[in-house]
Amino acid sequence: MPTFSNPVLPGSRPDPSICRVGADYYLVTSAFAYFPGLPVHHSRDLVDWTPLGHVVDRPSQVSLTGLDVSDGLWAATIRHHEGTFYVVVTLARGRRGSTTHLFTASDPAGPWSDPVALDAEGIDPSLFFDDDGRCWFTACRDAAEPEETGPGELWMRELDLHRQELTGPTYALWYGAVRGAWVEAPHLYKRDGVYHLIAAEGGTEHHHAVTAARAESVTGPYTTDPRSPLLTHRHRGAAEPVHNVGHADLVDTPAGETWAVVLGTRPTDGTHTLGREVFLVPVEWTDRGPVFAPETGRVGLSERLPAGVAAPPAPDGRPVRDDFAGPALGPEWTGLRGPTDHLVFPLPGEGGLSIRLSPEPLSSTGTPAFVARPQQHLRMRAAALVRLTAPAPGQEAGLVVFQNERRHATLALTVDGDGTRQAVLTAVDAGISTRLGAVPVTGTEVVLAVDGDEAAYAFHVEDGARSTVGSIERPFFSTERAGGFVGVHLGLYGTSGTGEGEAHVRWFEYVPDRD
Ligand code: 6LW
Repeated sequence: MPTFSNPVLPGSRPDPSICRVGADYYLVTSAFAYFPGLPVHHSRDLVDWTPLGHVVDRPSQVSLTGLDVSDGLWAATIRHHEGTFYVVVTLARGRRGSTTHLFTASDPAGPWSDPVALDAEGIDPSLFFDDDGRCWFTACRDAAEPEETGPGELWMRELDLHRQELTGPTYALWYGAVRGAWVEAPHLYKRDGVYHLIAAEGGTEHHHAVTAARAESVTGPYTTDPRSPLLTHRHRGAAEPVHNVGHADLVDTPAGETWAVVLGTRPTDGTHTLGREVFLVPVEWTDRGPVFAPETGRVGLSERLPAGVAAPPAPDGRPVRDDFAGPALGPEWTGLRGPTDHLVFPLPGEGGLSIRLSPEPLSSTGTPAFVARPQQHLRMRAAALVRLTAPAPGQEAGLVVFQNERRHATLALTVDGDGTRQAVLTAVDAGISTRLGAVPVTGTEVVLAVDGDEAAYAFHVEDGARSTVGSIERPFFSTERAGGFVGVHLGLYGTSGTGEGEAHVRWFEYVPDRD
């Protein structure tokens, strides 16, 4: 039986939401405080996804400055109705609360509109268009009477599409299959006259699950689907390759099948570093409701192909080298909290990438001179050929393994007052920097490299010969240790106390599935 490999979108791309228009599927995932925000991917077969653009690509749309990397844009839903694409999303601001925003576009590649703030409490907003064209907004908020209902409440109001505001009464829909189990991520679907409310329960980690309720009328009353959870890996042992599955969104294919995108993780010895990734699972509708993974009951690393989809070519595992030849960075690169194209940009003519050294450290909640891409394979190598253009004390530039602003590691070129040049490995933990090693460098242009695997990230310098600078155990970068919602990003950065100086990166290479 022809199969495809899961995850279909590897690396930190959580909270997937999907819609189809004709032969085209569009997927949106959370990017938190990374900018541009809310990446949109496109596919024709559900298996092979390419970046299409971002919902948030202008700082005037959303301000992410001051936010931790795991705050920002959370758990969007994408829908299409009568020629317009809609995205609703939470802007989470730590303890300062969250707000809900609606974006629209006629082309999902963009441009997307400025956001419209919706008067909606809570997180994980979603939209459902009923047969009569009415649009129903759902989300998850703290329940008014948690001692009776459990803490989480899924609620609904009508969205007036013309005025772009919520209208009419608020309906409390459901408190989850198990009260107190943090019901969230609601999405509504209608099948054979019945409304199915699909939700997540158990939190986004080990106990994560897909649960469901159903109703005869869109506003309820909803009754728990007694088969809940419909999908979970919470009962599976440590040997299970995929964990934490949940946060499902469903889509029908032109061939008449239904598939779900869910988030899941691939842990090693109980911790994961690649973040929450997008997995694709078949769904079968029965008169009892949707059955997830009907043949296997689980989300596998390999699944049967959707009907009518040709077998995708096997991943070639070849290194991807970016020479930064285009006028702008490719869509896989991202910065933090705002545009970085004035700080990190390809050099036309000369080639390579210029990094304008910035006083903003990686540990700040601003926009450092930093660009990165999600780490997508546990065993991988990232390397870059880097030079400080006019080295001076206080300057540093190089590679970064970034989990969050309080936890990351850098392998940087530096220069001392006496002109001694070194490559220095530094780990930042809870905001405290520790120098883990240094090797002298003689060449002006040096390869800085990191090899990651199950056990560690090992940092090397190639300066004529290859020398090892040091290594950091992999779980240091895991979400379990770091907290928050993101996986590791691999990137390039440059800082200097004065904000003066420049680094040049001739190329950046990512080698997947290194032996
Ligand atoms: C998101 C919630 C969740 O809002 O994690 O896995 C939160 N589920 O639905 C942040 O991604």
